[in-house]
Amino acid sequence: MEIFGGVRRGQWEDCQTNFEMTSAVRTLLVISSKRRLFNLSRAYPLFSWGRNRSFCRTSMKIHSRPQCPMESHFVRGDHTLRVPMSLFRDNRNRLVDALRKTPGLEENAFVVLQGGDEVPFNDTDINYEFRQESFFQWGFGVEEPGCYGALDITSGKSILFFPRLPAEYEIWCGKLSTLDEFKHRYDVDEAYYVEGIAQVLKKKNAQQVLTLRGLNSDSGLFAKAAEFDGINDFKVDNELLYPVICECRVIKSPQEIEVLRYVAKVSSDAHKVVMRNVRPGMTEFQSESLFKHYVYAVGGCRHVSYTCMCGSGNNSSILHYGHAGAPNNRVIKEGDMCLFDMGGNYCGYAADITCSFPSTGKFTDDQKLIYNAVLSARNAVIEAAKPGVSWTEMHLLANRVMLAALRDGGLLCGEVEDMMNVGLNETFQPHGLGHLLGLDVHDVGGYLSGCPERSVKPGIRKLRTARTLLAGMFLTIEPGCYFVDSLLNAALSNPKQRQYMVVDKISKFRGFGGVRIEDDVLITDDGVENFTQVPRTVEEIEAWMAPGRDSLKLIHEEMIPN
Ligand SMILES: [Mn+2]
Repeated sequence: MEIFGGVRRGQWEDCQTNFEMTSAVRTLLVISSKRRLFNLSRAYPLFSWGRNRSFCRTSMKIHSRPQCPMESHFVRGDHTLRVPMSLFRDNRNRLVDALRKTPGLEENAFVVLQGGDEVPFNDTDINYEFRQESFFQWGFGVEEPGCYGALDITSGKSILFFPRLPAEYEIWCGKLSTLDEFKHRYDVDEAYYVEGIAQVLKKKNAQQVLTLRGLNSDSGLFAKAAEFDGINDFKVDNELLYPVICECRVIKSPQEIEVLRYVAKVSSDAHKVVMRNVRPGMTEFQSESLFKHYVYAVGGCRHVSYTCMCGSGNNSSILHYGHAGAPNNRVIKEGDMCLFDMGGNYCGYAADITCSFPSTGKFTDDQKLIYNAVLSARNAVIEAAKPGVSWTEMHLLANRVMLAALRDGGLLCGEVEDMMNVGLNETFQPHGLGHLLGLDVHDVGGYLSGCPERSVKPGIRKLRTARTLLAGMFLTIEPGCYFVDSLLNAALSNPKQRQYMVVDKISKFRGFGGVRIEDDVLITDDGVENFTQVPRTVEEIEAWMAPGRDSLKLIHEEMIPN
């Protein structure tokens, strides 16, 4: 009942409980054994099913649970995770509980959330691929655009409002769902058309209407408060809801954790496929393409959570490489470090994983030095992070450990604390240690009122949160070390910083690029659980990348049909 809300015990008994390998997985096997579309088993070694125990395990785990065709759920084929709609019901219940305790709440209060709308591509009749607005997704899990959701704080009942579509819709987009079908599909108490919102709320004697307005501390943009015809007939409050719903989103429920675990696992496996296939001569975007193919074909992730960053060589020092002006289009060379930051998105929930590795699959001594400096920072944080610990302290810990390793490697000299005091940590890691992760890749709740404010101090001003960790938070841990000419030049021209830099040694690393190691972790009662499962030590990476190095063709050669 906890897992599949909406399904009663009796209904469970008819359900199939023993799944071996589903038809969808078998189909992929067939594709991989023939050379129809392209030879998956040769082009993507992880598709060799005999060796791919990790994916089979994921698959078995999902299907060892009973499944019932009558339950409401989100799924993308039998081989992907089934997300019960009770996840969203539970989120709504958590919100109702929190709001009932919030000062300022009046009698007969209703929450009204407005879902996302289609966004047209300029003046054309084509839309950007739709992704649901995150607060609405969190509360209702609705896939369609143009909807509203309401929540009766007194009774806890939920209502969805769908746009009334013209009959012609069926010709272009398929059968229209009835309100009753929507109601069951999304497991809500009532469903109506959008034009009826004010009327329905009035009938229910709604007095106070809570809408969502608040500043996103990462983007500087505001959440869009719901607007509908007749809203002015109610007492509208657009301030009370935002901090409460954000705090609910910060702490992940057991069901949300399972979705995050799934999308992190699928994204980890996709990174592993990419690592095995990367070699000099390949173009960066081919890694992006491979990643997206894997997370979609195997994981059912139609979207990635952010633009894929596949920097090689010096591009690996560009923090948000991969944007329109630099679209992962460099040919990877021998001796390059690769820094690939990519994460799938499933049922709205995000992964955000970075792997750094040498293009040849073998680290040079310089690459090992920088990589191990970052790895030691990451390991220190994984050891130390737990409830009650300040995220700012974790950031500074990572910086200290990394600067010490760079000093031991001969790039810096002097006392680490002195380097920290003059802000040299920001020269090598110009970003924060990590961020909250959930439906949004930079998830909400980093700087809510009542939490520590953003610092203006060099070294910690880039942090996306300064909060004290709580059990149930989900964050990235992503220390990095980069050789950015403009930052090195600035440090070298500042005598306070220059005194700790070994100029000759550092100049050899210009053009090296950077290293980042990014994991997605859950804060547990006594530490962290790392959901990212990729090779991390130098030895693990070299062992993982070694098989088939010499015989593998480049993807664009492999895929040309006969
Ligand atoms: Mn990140």
